[in-house]
Amino acid sequence: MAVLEIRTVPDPVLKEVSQPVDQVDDDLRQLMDDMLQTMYAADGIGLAAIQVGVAKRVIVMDLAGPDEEAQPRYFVNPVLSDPSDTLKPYEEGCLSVPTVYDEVERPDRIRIRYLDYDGNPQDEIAEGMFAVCIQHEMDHLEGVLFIDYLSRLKRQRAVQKVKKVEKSKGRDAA
Ligand code: K1U
Ligand code: ZN
Repeated sequence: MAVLEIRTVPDPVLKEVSQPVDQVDDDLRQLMDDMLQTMYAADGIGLAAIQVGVAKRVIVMDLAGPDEEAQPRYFVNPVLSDPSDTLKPYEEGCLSVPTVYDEVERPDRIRIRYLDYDGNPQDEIAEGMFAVCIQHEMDHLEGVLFIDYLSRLKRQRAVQKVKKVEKSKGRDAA
């Protein structure tokens, strides 16, 4: 398994629309394993393939708490439907926009259909943190970031902040 590089704003790859997966095979499972390792290494709770530069409709997630056993989850070709009318605000973060957090309102309940790690179809209702995270990750598959819901000023400030953080990381590594 490998820890991959997470792309950060303003990397144009993050604006790409991801393409459906034809087949859940060993190569795809290798990608999902690597994505999960990458997500754990970055202390994230979700990751879309485009964040590691792969434009496939694949998401990994683990919503287990720090004292709980790992609960890795894999979503291939996910489709969301039947959003609740009730919206709920949540202060979101993103591994592609490190150090920036802001409130986004999303439906608090949504249906998700997808293929799992073995390629079996699944159909679930997502609520709470699962609903927040799956909608955030689905946006990545469409080239949308949570900062796209903020004002232009906030978005520009966020990108500048990330550029500064990434530049200082580069200096530290030198
Ligand atoms: O898509 C990503 O970059 C992953 C993102 C998922 C997410 C977090 C919070 C709200 C919506 C979506 C992250 O994991 S960012 C890291 C983070 O904010 C976090 C980490 C551990 C627990 C809670 C939040
Ligand atoms: Zn994100």
